[in-house]
Amino acid sequence: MKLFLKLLTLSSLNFAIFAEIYNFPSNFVWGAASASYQIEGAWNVDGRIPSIWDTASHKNNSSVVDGSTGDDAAMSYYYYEKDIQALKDIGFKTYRFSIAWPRVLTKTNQVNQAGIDYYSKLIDRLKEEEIKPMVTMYHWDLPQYLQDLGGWTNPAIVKYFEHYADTLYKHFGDRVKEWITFNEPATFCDGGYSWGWHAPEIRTEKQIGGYLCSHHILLAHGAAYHLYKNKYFADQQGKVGICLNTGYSFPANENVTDEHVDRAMHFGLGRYANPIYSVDGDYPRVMREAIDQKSTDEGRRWSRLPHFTTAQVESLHGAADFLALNYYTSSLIQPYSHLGWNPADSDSEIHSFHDDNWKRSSSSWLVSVPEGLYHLLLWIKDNYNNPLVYITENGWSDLPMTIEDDGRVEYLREHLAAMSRAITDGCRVETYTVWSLTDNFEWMRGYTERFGIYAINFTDPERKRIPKNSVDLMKQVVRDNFVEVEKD
Ligand code: PNW
Repeated sequence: MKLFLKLLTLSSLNFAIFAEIYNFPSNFVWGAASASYQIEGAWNVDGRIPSIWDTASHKNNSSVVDGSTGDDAAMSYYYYEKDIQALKDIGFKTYRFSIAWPRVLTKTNQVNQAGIDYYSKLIDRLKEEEIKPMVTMYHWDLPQYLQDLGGWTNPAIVKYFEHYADTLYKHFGDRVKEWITFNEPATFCDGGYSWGWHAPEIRTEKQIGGYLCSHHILLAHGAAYHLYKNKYFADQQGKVGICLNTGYSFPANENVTDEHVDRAMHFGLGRYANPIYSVDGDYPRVMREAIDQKSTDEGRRWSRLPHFTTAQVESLHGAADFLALNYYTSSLIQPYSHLGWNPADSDSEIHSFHDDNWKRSSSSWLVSVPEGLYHLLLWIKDNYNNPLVYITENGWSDLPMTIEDDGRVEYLREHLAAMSRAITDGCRVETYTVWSLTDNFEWMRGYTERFGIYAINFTDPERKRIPKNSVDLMKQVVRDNFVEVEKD
């Protein structure tokens, strides 16, 4: 026992000597994030109608690797008190969750009172515990009947979304002051409508579906933003933003120029951010010109990248009070021309890949590149006139029931340090919500990859939330408002 204590003091002494400390502003807000389909379960309860993820996960030979579904998931529809307790135990002051469109509106666009009641209760309880609700309106669970009309490729969806947003402002806007219209269109537009990796699993030639989707997402975001400003802001005084995800693009070698880096960033982040946050508005010029030209070369009389009208450009321009940013990972990039590849394969003509030295998680796409977060935040500051940024997702995956989640602890320490450095260098980051509060349904990876800072055993009927080591880290960070990173 004594020896053990001694070792402990020794090692904490070492730590004090060989650790660097990164501070955060005193008003910085810490929290955790989740999404309705990934945690709620109760998929056919109290009038909830089917979503595209019910369809994708229920079909024979579904693409979900372990054949699982979100039918029950973390059962947060029943156990939301456990989520609130988990947030409280850490001292988190904000909770980013999403509202399920299929729970609050019926097929005929009537309000489903039971759905409203559920979120109302959740919001009230959070507020009682002094945890700010930050609500994502759309985290991928589109009502299936809307997909049957073409989903995000049908221009009519813009009006449907506006009506849905109106319903949310009306019922919850007295208590919710931070609204995120969409989560990661870069993931679900091309994933869902270009490559078929995500629900509704549609594949289209040359990203035609994905470009239509992102176009309508932007218009729907603009409609929801202006609806809030015109109809609700005077009373409710909240903020509306959109959640975008990207990594940073690092030059793979000395032949890759800054121009290549910018091109990669504009085709990735700029496709969504430029129309809203840039100085000029509209799609990034490099993207506009490249895709118009390619479309002509392909013999089309229209561009695969739709055009905004002048009025639409103006209405989208500046249509956000903050940028919600999800950051997980980054890439090395190299132009196709250096590789002698066929430019027809991708509109950006930029190849991206991982450095073999980057630490790998349990998800094939996720490697640890904390420097990427730092550079990304500075790129955003320089290109979009230093917007207010909330980091709304950042996290690490491991295997089920990894309670000693040292990989996650290290990842979080290094990313929080990178965020602190960016703030020191002038970036306006004011909130951080870790992905994710609990283990949950990780889309096509089912329950095989785990992102929670609380573990869940999905065969436990009680779905106990079991703190991993990263919970201790977050407690310390919330308490002290600094993070320590070991130096080697
Ligand atoms: C995000 N990528 O998705 C989502 O917002 C969450 O719902 C999800 O659980 C979480 O990150 C972890 O995957 C992403 O390939 C999916 O770069 C894929 C990528 C990034 C984010």
